[in-house]
Amino acid sequence: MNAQTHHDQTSIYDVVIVGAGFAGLYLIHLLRSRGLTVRCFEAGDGVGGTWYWNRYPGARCDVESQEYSFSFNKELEREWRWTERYSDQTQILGYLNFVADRLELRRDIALSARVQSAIFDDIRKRWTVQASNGETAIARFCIMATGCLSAAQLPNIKGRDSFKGELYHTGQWPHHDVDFEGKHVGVIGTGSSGIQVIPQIAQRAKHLTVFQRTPNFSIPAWNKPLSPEKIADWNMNRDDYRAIAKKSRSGILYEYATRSVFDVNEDERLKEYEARWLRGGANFVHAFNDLFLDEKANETAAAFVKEKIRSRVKDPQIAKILTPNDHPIGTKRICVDTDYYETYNRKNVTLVDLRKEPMTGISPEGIALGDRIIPLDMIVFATGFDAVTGALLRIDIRGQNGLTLKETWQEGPKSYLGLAVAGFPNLFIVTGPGSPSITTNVVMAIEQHVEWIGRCVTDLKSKPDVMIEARSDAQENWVQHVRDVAAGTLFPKAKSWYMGANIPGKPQVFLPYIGGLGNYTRLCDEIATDNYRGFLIY
Ligand code: NA7
Repeated sequence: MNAQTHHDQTSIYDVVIVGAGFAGLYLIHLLRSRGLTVRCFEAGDGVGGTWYWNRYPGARCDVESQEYSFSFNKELEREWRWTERYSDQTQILGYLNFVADRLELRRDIALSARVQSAIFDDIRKRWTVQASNGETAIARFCIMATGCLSAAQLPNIKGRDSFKGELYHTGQWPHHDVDFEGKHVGVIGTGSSGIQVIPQIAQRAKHLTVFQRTPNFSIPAWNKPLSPEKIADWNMNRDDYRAIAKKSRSGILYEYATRSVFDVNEDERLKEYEARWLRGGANFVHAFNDLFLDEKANETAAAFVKEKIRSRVKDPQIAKILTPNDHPIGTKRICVDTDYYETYNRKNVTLVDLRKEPMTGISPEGIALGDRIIPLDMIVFATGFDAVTGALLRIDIRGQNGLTLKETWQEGPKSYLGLAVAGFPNLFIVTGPGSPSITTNVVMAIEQHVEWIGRCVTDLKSKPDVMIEARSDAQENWVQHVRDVAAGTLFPKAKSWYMGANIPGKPQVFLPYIGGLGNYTRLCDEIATDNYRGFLIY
């Protein structure tokens, strides 16, 4: 199968890939190695996806660096050297550029090419994909590698555009240096991005005002350089570690407890929490096996962290405002910080509790809280993303009979395995809604999806006019299963982006699949082996 040029701007490929982050890069490599022609469109002017856009000061991964990397190529693993326990954005972006160069991926990527539409032609059985660079690609398969946390959410606060100072969103951070020196800066939002950027801005700005609506739980990262011993251990045992991670619930080498909170007495419980606190990171929420299942159990972990907040923040009133009170710990993605709470001990930092003093608007001078205006030179929105579905729904995607994805997902996203949608033949989504995606080490989730899609597309390669599509009954069953699994946990108790709760008007359904990456992988493999059970091949 070869790419042929139609006219200046239209070309024909076997596969169009949307996005050149972790998912898009691996797709190009894998599909090319199977003899398929590919075209990848990327909105940014560089590769890297989420790690291209989120370049705010302090941006750092909350999964340990050695684990948060591709496992499919031994040479890449040997050649790249991570230097810190948790990598910062610049190193991860450097890694993805290294991968793009090393595997010679760039020749198949169009940069600064935002995909505007992907439309299925029922008669020709082909997708037509149009991008903002003027290119149109016609392809048998269309794969959305658009990312779960890539559609930045900039709230439409009254008067926002009248602001005279600088205005940034953490998820769309500019490429030029942002100078905080001598400035009065406001940060809106205290999720993972806010918790990372706030300590950094506080060190440089004249004054920082943090506008908090809902406090979150955060565990220290205790980030540090990787020791020669840790590097040697990883190099020696990498294959075993990867195999364990891929079979695990989260694709991460957490120490999953096998005992319940109530199997131990209070002393032992506190000892366990303290030990995990001192090791740092999200491993904390796996201290007991019922923390996500039982509210009483969860409260013991939450109480421990609340006590830590009180001990880290000098002013008890500020500590109180920073203490989460509306969700079980871990049911919103746990934050991992460096000096977050300590930042509020600085003289140049003020915390505004928007629950007590709601934001009434933005004026040319600053942020209005009723009659009070906080004058600002710069506002940083750390207000998150239209997660999981946002990047997909911002593209005009039309399947059979002109059916739009937007209409199809009006009441919430439906998919089979988070990979395919009934009515959209030969369309695949990497880490789509209903797959483990962002509740896991997303690089492992991406590899699993890319390899599954690669297998499927290869299986169909010799039958050029055959299509594959999710069956609606299989899709309904899967959607129900995803909901049932979530309903058996405490996750739906939080108003989180996992639930779509952060976007006004977004249907409130639990978006990812939390049945575990290992189980999910086994099921997907079984389905493929069983002649793609639940799919129509016609
Ligand atoms: P998050 O976790 O969605 O956090 C967004 C924050 O912004 C959160 O504190 C929100 O408060 C706040 N927010 C959003 N809109 C507003 C308005 N209109 N006014 C005031 N405050 C607002 O996004 P992040 O970027 O921090 O992290 C997303 C994921 O990326 C993270 O979980 C990691 O996996 C990486 P709210 O809670 O809605 O009251």
